[in-house]
Amino acid sequence: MTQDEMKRAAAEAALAYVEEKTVIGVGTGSTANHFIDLLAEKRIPLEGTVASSVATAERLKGHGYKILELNQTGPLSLYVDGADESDPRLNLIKGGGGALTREKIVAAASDKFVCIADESKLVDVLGDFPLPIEVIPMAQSYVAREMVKLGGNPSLRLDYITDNGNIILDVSGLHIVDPVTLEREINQITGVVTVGLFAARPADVLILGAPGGAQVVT
Ligand code: ABF
Repeated sequence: MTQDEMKRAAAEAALAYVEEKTVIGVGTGSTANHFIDLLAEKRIPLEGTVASSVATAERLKGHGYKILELNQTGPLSLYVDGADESDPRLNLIKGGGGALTREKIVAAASDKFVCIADESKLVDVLGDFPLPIEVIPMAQSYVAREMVKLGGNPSLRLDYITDNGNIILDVSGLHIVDPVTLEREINQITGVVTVGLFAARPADVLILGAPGGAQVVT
């Protein structure tokens, strides 16, 4: 089974959490794309969707799904999205695709967050994947210096501007044994819009695509 087939297996297993004719949140990335395509292939009727990125909105629209603004919908019952890393407690690193701020907003507004990934994303301790941080452009150097103080090695994501008009620092060298505390500390740095650490609001369910099929971790 290829990595892409494992992603698709995880995405397919997430369909079991979708209730027809509801509004759901939909994330970004190649695994989320499988989920979107499978919703359409299985002809699952939805009242609407809230997209975590422009790219996801375009893909959903291409399949005929209605895009709603989160401000119109109220709380969502379900959000399905991928991740770059998960630890066994379902704390996540997200934002490799750059959509972390909207992803975090949709996750916060959702009752259930189902994370879908191939098995390579499960790690003992977060941090091998560089931690993305969305930053107001004028705060780039300041935030970078603060991240060095926290033990990280920040680098500017080149030729990239987020959907919100900001830059991203990718911070390597972190060994994140206490993700809740680190998320709080980074959130307090002036100029940080969002850190791609999802620990205060982790996933509720992790579905890992593996050669033997999809495995559910709760
Ligand atoms: C989004 O897409 C992210 O938060 C994460 O960065 C990425 C995962 O990508 P993929 O599903 O392509 O591995 O969910």
